[in-house]
Amino acid sequence: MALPRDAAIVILTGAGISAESGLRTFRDADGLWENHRVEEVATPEAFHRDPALVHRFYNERRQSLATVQPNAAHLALARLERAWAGPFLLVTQNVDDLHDRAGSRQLLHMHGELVRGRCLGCGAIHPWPGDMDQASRCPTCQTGRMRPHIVWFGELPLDLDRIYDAVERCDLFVAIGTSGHVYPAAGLVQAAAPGARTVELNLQPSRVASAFQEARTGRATDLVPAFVEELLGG
Ligand code: BV8
Repeated sequence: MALPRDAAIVILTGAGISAESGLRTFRDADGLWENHRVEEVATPEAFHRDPALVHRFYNERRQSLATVQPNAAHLALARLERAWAGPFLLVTQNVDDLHDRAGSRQLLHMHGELVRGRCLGCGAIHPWPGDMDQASRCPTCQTGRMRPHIVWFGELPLDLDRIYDAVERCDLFVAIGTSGHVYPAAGLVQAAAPGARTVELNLQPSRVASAFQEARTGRATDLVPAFVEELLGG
């Protein structure tokens, strides 16, 4: 059934949409980095205990951004946003900048962004394309130490009010390349209105696949462009 062109669309993406660009997912190598569990490094406690280790974790991932490009799935979502007449919101759990570089604009990074830093003193948020360490200082207040502008485990995701408002109103909710492990992101599909169409696009069924009306299995660079073509009546 074709979606009316003024329908409201919300898309949620996870690490799987960036996998074919060459960025590792969290569940690759069962979520380990330098033999640390990611859930143990991506926490305020880890940053307090060993800031150098956590800075190294994010510096490595920030550096890898220079080596990868948006893929056909990222580009298809940017095309859909430009062509769609109705309300459109892309919510990503990814902290990479591939959706931004693909041209997505109605975009919320609910778990923060690798390419931004936040001052522990004044809270200012700044673009931070390069390495960060304990000597890094806030460009605004000049004295505050910096932390990655990343939502760690145990911290409140960003823009949740705006996200829930859009999900509750949407006519189509699509989750792409997310395993459904992490909440509240994995629970967003439950907030969709009863009449909304819900679709999961994934290499394999997620933990919350049963919450979706429809599931398509395959690689994002195959599934997403085809899905966008369908929506645009191509
Ligand atoms: C919160 C930034 C409460 C970091 C991330 C104990 C203490 C505190 C909290 C909790 C706790 N126990 C549970 C919780 C809740 C916790 C949680 O859910 N934990 C899990 C592990 C059980 N959640 C939180 O802590 C959240 N905050 O609850 O706050 C609160 C309330 C009030 C006030 C204050 C606080 C915050 C969670 C955010 C954590 N930060 N990211 C960083 O990046 O370093 S989460 C991080 O992991 C990602 O952002 C993402 O969300 C998640 C990884 O999931 P995916 O993106 O899905 O990736 P994954 O590898 O898992 O899966 C890849 C998928 O892609 C697979 O399905 C695969 O099939 C598919 N795929 C692979 N290749 C392809 C593909 N698909 C298509 N094509 C392909 N080619």
